Amino acid sequence: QKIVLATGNQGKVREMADVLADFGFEVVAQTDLGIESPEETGLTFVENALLKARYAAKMTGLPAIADDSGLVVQALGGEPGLYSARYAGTDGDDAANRQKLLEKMTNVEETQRQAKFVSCIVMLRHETDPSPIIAEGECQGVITFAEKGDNGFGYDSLFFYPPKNCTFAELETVEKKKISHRARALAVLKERLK
Ligand code: ITT
Repeated sequence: QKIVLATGNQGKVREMADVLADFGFEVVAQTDLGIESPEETGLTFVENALLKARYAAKMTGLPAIADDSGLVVQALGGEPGLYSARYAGTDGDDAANRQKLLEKMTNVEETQRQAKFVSCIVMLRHETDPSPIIAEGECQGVITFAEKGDNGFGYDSLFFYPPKNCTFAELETVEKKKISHRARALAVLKERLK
């Protein structure tokens, strides 16, 4: 069964494509089909994931799967949250977003730096599928005072994960793929697909 992976983020493609292939899907990345991402106007992760999956399904006529995710920082009242990808503005990139987060957290002490990553994955069988599959996963960690590690993407180098005693960016992709918020959401999706 062919399915479009509705993301423009190569980090997500790395972390999702072969897992979905293991589920038995023939995965085609949206970017390889020249499809752009729609504007993310939703007010929740679920809504934005739905928007992305629906747009890709509409453009291809294929089933589609999307991930909307973000970093929720307690001390910042849940920021950057839904706006994780554009925290430093619409022309900001991952590096600018990380810089902004570090600046906002400058005066937050060690014990107050808890955060979680959230991943919401939505799968649609077709554009107007009235009952999408929705799967969510979370991962708890702590925001560091400086970047550490070169792997991963986004906020990984600022996200210390106590069970592994290192940041997500210090984990090899294969390791991150076993334990991350996205891994957990994919595991839930797998259950729902049964
Ligand atoms: P698509 O919408 O095209 O999938 P995106 O990067 O815009 O790509 P989101 O709208 O879901 O994705 O934004 C999520 C942001 O949250 C992403 O840009 C990262 O900065 C951050 N993020 C999500 N998952 C992450 C992870 O596993 N590690 C590090 N940062 C992550």
